[in-house]
Amino acid sequence: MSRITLDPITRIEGHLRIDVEANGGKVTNAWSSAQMWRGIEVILKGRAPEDAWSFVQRFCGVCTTVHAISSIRAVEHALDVEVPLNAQYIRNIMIAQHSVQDHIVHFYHLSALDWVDIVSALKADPKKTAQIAQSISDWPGNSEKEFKAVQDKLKAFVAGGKLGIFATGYWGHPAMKLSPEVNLMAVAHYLKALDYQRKASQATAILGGKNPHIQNLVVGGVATAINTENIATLNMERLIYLRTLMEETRDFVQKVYYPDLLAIAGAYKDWFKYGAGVTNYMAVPEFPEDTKNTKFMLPGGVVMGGNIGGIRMVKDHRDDYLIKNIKENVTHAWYEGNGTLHPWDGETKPDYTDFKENGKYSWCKAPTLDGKPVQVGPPAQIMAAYAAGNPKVKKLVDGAVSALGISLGDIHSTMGRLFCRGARAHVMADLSLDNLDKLIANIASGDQTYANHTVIPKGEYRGVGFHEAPRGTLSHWIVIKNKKIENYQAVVPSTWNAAPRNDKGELGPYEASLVGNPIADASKPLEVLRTIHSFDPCIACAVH
Ligand code: NFC
Repeated sequence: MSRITLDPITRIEGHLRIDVEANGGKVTNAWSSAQMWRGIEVILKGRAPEDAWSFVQRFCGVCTTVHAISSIRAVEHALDVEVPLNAQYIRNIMIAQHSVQDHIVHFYHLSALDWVDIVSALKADPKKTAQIAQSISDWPGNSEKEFKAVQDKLKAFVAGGKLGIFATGYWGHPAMKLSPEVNLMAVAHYLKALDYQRKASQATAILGGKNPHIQNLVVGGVATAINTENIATLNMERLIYLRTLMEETRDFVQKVYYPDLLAIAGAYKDWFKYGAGVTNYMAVPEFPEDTKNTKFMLPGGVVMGGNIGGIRMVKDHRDDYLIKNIKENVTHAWYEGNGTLHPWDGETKPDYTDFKENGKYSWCKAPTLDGKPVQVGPPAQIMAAYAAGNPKVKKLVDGAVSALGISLGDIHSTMGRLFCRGARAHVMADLSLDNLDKLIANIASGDQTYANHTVIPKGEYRGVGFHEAPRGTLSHWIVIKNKKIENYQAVVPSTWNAAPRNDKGELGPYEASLVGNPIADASKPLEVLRTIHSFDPCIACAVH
């Protein structure tokens, strides 16, 4: 039996430690440990509820917009404030573009190199590479000249010993299976993806005033005003520029990212059999299209025990079952006691003990729904949309199932998570443009309202702000007392997925998904990276 510790395991955002035990070439046990705590929930106590959205964006430098949205929704829910349609559409565009940016970065920069061998790309024939790329997509950037230029650049890096952040990759690992040509295609797109993720960030910044950390929210709407006479923060020229950026990123997602994803998935079909782990899932509906958050463009749902057919749809953000049954347990987390508390009564009292594999071993709490661990993220949202018969999602899923020769149940896997994230990006790219069309039509109809001015009243109020973030269901929970924050808790997608064992000793989703993974070479545990990176961990968010 060998014990492997990977610390940090994440690329860029790196406070996640994973320990696995391997026996007979397979993982037999695993521990997920978040290694950093900052205490922003504690800092919020006593502050103004209308300022919370700005503080909580600092949980993270990756998914900043999502915390702003959840927080402002929590206050709006507590005070029963309606959000004007213009504000909903502007928020929706920012949410969708944020997801597009996030999913591009995840696929290429945070996970692709677990599957793509950069060094093998040196052996590729650029002409054959162009033929392969052109056979799966009509994207104009897929030329022999382009692939040759990337290969020459790569050769110069290798010859000069300047592989930089790529120097320590597991190149030549026996579990790497792509041909040199497909590797070259993916490396070329990795570099292109840097430009396109920036364009999506720019789109969010045009509306949000800044990105990361948008500046344009207020309780009851947005502080962005759009005016055709060029006297407001946005005008027609900016909106047309926004459309151009969003069309460019849509084309990249649909004509580069998605075909690359299917090509890689096709070469690694065995990874639709590993990494299922916890098969309880939750997604909340997203992209509201009314002022009361009761009608949504994408549905949510809860799947228990992998039973997709038995999905319980989540209708809106006032779902009693979720509001009552989401709790957090700290038996194995570095906080006082071993209690399971509802977030409105939640506590964040640090109690560090060092890593004790049978005791407390992580800063991450263990969230539960109805007492059970739950996996959140794109698979849950894709399953809910599929079950609700969303035509676009059905087409993508059915198309992939038939092209790859897999079954719907294969979504419960490491490759299933990568596939669902790509399918979600595909949908987000279109939804961004749909929401822009709706915004322009609504303004043209004469609606000039962007916010319902809200003053925090005296008294006690409780609210929850749900949001379907790129990594899954996010909820911010607020208790307001006499105009101040009495309590604040965030239950974050990566908190659900990175959770340690709960009070019953059940493994969290990262942990459970590793059990049964193959390990070809214990000194280079590439397979562990594949499964963990498929969740796109963000530990700054998970622990906050
Ligand atoms: Ni940071 Fe977030 C984490 C997301 O799980 N998506 O809601 C927060 O980060 O990437």
